[in-house]
Amino acid sequence: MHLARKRQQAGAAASFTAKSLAEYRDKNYLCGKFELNIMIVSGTEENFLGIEEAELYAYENARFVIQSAPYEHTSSYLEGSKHGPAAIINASHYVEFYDEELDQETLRIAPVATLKPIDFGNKVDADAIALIEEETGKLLDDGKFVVSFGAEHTVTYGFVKAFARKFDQLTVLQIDAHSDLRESYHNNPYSHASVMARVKDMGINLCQAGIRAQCIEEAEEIKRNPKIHTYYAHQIRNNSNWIREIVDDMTENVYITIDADGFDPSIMPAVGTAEPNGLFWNETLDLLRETCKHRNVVGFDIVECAPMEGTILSEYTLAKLAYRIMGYITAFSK
Ligand SMILES: [Mn+2]
Repeated sequence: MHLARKRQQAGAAASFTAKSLAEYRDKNYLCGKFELNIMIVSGTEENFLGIEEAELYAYENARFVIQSAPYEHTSSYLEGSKHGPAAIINASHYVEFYDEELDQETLRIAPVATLKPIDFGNKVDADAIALIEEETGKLLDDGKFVVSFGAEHTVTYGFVKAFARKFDQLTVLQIDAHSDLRESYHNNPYSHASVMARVKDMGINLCQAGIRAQCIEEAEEIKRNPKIHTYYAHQIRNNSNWIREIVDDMTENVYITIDADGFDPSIMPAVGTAEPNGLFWNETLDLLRETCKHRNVVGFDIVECAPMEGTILSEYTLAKLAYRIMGYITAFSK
C-alpha cells in the first residue's frame, strides 16, 4: 500500500508520534484564529497526498490549502462529478512526493493542508455560489494559496468572485473543451455551461485553451469581445507559437481553471462531456509552466472529473497535475 510506503519513507525524519497524530484527528485539528475562523483539516487518510507528518499538513503551516466543492446541480450529459474531488484526493495518495521534473519534494517547501469538503446542504445556484465565495475568501484573507477541486464547472464562478475581490488585473485562464459562454442553459444562468459568461459579466480578462465545442452565439461573442482570447484546439495544432501568444494575452495576476474535459479523452476518459481532439499531458504542462514563469498565478481549480468504474487514469492524472502546478508555483512564482 502506498500509504504504508509513505510511512516508511517518512519514518526516520518524522518528528511527530502516533499519539500526536491521533490527537490531531480527535480534535479535527482546529487551528489558526480558531475563534473567528475554524478550519477543519483532514487527516492522513483523507488529505491530499496522504501526508502523515502533521507539520506538513497543518493549516497554520500550509502555503497551499486544498478545498473541495462537491456541488452538482446542472449536469447536462453524464452525471457523477460530485464524486470527482474525493476521487482526485484518493488518487493523490499514489502520487510521489518527489517531483522528477522539478527535482524537489514540493510539499516540504510548501506544506499542503486539506480541508473537509464544503457542505452545501440544500443550497443551489446563487446561494451555492455565495457560500463558495465566502469560504474561499476566508482562506485568501488568511494568506493561503487556494487549490480547489470542483464537481461541475459552476463552482468556478464562486472561486473567481473571491479572487477578484482580492486581486486586480485578474485573468482567468480556462483549459476546457467548451467555451461555457452561453448566457444561460436550460434557463439557468448558474449552469456549468454558462460559468464563463458569468466571469465575462464581471469584466475579467479571459484566456481559453483547447476549446472545441460551442454554439454559434458563443463563437460570435468571442469574435466581438476583446477581453476573450480563445485558442481553439484545431488552431493550436497549427501554431507552434500559441503558448507565447496566450501568455501575452494574460494580465499580471492569473487564476487557472481546468475542466478535465479539456484533455483528450484518451488520457482523460472520466468526464461527463467528452470531446475528441483534446490537449495532451506535455502540451498542457508547457502552457502551465510558461504561465507560472511569466505571470503571477494566484490560484487554480480542477473540475468536472466524473469517476468511472474500472479506471483510475483520470483522477490520478488530475492529482499529479495539481501537485505539478503547486510545484511550478513554488519553483517559479515571483
Ligand atoms: Mn467542459
